[in-house]
Amino acid sequence: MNERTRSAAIMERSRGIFPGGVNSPVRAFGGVGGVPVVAERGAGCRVIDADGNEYIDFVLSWGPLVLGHAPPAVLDALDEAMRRGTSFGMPTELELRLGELIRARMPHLERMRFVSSGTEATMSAVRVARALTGRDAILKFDGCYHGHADSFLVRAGSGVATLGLPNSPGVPAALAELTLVAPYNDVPAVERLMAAQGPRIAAIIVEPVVGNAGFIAPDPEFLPALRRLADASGALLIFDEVMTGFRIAPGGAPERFGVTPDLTTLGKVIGGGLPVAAYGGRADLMDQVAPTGPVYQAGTLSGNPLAMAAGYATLSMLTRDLHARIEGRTARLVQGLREVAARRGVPFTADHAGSMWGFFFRAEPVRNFADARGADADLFRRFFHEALARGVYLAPSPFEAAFMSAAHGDDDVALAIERLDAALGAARG
Ligand code: KE4
Repeated sequence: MNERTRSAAIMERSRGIFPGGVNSPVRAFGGVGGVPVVAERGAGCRVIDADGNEYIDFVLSWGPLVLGHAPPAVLDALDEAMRRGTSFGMPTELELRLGELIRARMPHLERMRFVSSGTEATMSAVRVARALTGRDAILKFDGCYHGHADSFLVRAGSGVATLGLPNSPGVPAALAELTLVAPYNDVPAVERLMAAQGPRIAAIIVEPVVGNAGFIAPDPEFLPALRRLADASGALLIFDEVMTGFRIAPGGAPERFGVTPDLTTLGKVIGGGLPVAAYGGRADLMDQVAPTGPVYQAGTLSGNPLAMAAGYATLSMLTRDLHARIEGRTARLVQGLREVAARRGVPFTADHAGSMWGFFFRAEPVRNFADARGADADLFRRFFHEALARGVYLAPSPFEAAFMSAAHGDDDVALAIERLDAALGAARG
């Protein structure tokens, strides 16, 4: 590996113009220290940095790149679309095609609206819920991250947790008080909270599989309980599938867990690496959104033709068979890492759902954010850098998930396990 001198020089200049030198905090290596890796280009399952170092990439732009970097099908679709213009601010057939493809796979999205970021999707879904119920409070879960809209920056995961920011200044107390928080997987806690506060709660919003506190899977009874409790109180149930969408199952959380929300948010994969997100669900709810209803939401670049083309090409390639193949390789990687840790006597727990996976340096399974915070963060930091030095790019935070793509072949998985085995040996000292 080359010294990351160009990355360091670029970051030095970037810190003079962007807060922390980055345009999103999680990229700044705040959770692991050291100089962030500056990407120069990506190819398949690999990303190459400004100093020519190549890494097997398990971050994949935090989830969108389910086909890997620069897949030919997406490049061809973009090339064709951009020659007809990059944006119109007018309806196009491209957005219709992507919408119909998404609905064909997730029929619970009877109506939907494209936006340009997951934050826009979740904030809009909550606005619909507040408008339809006439209630103001929402319930989220400790360590879950739903983007940076004011209402969500209360005990949030991802970068908020990585940087140890308890909440966020700038969010009015009057608004933060409307965000109630319960531990993930704690049905009795949710039952108590809904019994006491249910009549004021517009929505329960949840990551059906958590990817922003590290990877945390739901207990079998958790999501059905949220459905039951939402119905009993008149609150809406929102599945934030920005990260899990088209990763945990071809039909999303309803296919994997048999629970159907009232509203769903999507992002990441549906844009294939371009800025696309969406919110949608029951027609009676979404028909309240302007211009058919009074709930206002808008966006200059919503449904952008390039983004629609990239998303359509991505989802078209992501057949059920390909989804199963990527899931199979994810399972092999996770099992390989469990065996490495067991052989080295390292307390370790790892899991996956479809092509989304994660691990903690902790013997017992992680069921909530408190468990995640109890894992060995120092060992994670050392492991992250030893992996980086051996050409494996993991998320630079213990409070993130990892991903797999169609471009990760069996040889790449075997090589990654080999490199991560050596990294763990070095990190243990
Ligand atoms: P964006 O606004 O970043 O597009 O999406 C927000 C969001 C909403 N919901 C879930 C479940 C999410 O995971 C996200 C964004 N995820 C983070 C990674 N943990 C994005 C990476 C970043 O913040 O740079």
